[in-house]
Amino acid sequence: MRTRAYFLFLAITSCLLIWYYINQLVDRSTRTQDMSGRLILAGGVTKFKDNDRTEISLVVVACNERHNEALNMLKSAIMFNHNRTPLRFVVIAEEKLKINFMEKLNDWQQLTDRVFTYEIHSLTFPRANKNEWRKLFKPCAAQRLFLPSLLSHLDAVLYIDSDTIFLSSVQEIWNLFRQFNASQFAGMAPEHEDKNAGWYNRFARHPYYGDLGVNSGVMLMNLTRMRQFSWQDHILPIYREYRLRLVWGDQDILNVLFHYHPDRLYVFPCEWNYRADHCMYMTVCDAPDGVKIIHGNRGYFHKQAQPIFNLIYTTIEEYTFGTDVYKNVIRTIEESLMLPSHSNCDKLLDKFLYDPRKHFKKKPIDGMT
Ligand SMILES: *[C@@H]1O[C@H](CO)[C@@H](O)[C@H](O)[C@H]1NC(C)=O
Ligand SMILES: *[C@@H]1O[C@H](CO)[C@@H](O)[C@H](O)[C@H]1NC(C)=O
Ligand SMILES: [Mn+2]
Repeated sequence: MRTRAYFLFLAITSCLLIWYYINQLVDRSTRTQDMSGRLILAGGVTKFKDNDRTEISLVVVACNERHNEALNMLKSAIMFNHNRTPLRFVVIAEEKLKINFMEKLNDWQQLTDRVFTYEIHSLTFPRANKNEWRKLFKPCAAQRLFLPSLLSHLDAVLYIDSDTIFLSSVQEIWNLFRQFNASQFAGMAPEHEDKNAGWYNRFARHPYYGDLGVNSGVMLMNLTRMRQFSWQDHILPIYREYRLRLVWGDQDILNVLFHYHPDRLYVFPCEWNYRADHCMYMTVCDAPDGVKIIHGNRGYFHKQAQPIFNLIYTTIEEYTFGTDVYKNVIRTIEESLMLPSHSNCDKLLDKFLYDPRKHFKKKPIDGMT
């Protein structure tokens, strides 16, 4: 009788232990699964615990040959993060590109004393209406429309196109969230500054935001508020109604949405999304404190039409972490630009280097005081 009670006790404790252990495992794996149930790859543990240094999340979607651009953008975010704000990179990528991102980002974590963490997600559509979404959009183009549900663990993100480069600290644009009033949940820059050159006011066959529309390449998103607004429930009807008239894909959908909900959008000035359109004919973007984020849309980083776009891109690409930014970036750009140039954008060299020059100075030569 005694031994039977003893075995019963043993059996129950083992069961409890096993149950506890399994729970722990399940708990841990659900935390690293994305919406589609596939495992996401997460790297690094953030080193920063003090509360005044909130982590900043940067989201980029990368398909096809876009992954080099995306990596270069993330590299610039690290380089100009002069106050070492903790960063979280959220990369949403095709399966075949994931390993490239992982290798590069792991490397950079070592070289930058883990100033950033990262997570890599699969391209994912929401469970509800999954098949309908899949049929309606090319996978990469519309991914950002689903960020509020895909990134349910995040309060807010900066969504940024892969064809962009930071020339200022991410903290600076993130601070614009503080300017949002109670109803605003997104921030974007105007598509154009000038009615004569505007695309939406001349060609669009659907409603758009304001006088000239907005450009979606750089977008602050308060995901919490977007979820409260039931964001996705607004997207599908817009798509159904306007899909045959959309030219610029998800950017047009955003323009339609904010046409009907202008109180939800905070419009920030053009220096946060600076494109060749702003300088190629004449300067239409003041950028009084310099260009903060440069957007090489329509391939300007990869052609010589406005050489400074390509020069900035390749100089960042060739930079090695840990080396002198003043010498290897600022001086290199100054010395490589052939002036006088026939390109109007090249003439604005001082606008492009305004912020980097402020934070990275020439190092005093040894032996001199
Ligand atoms: C986003 O909105 C929520 C709800 O209003 C707010 O608590 C949160 O601080 C906002 N996030 C940012 C980064 O502004
Ligand atoms: C926030 O600002 C927008 C644009 O100025 C405005 O339309 C909206 O009414 C404001 N919302 C609140 C709650 O003040
Ligand atoms: Mn772009």
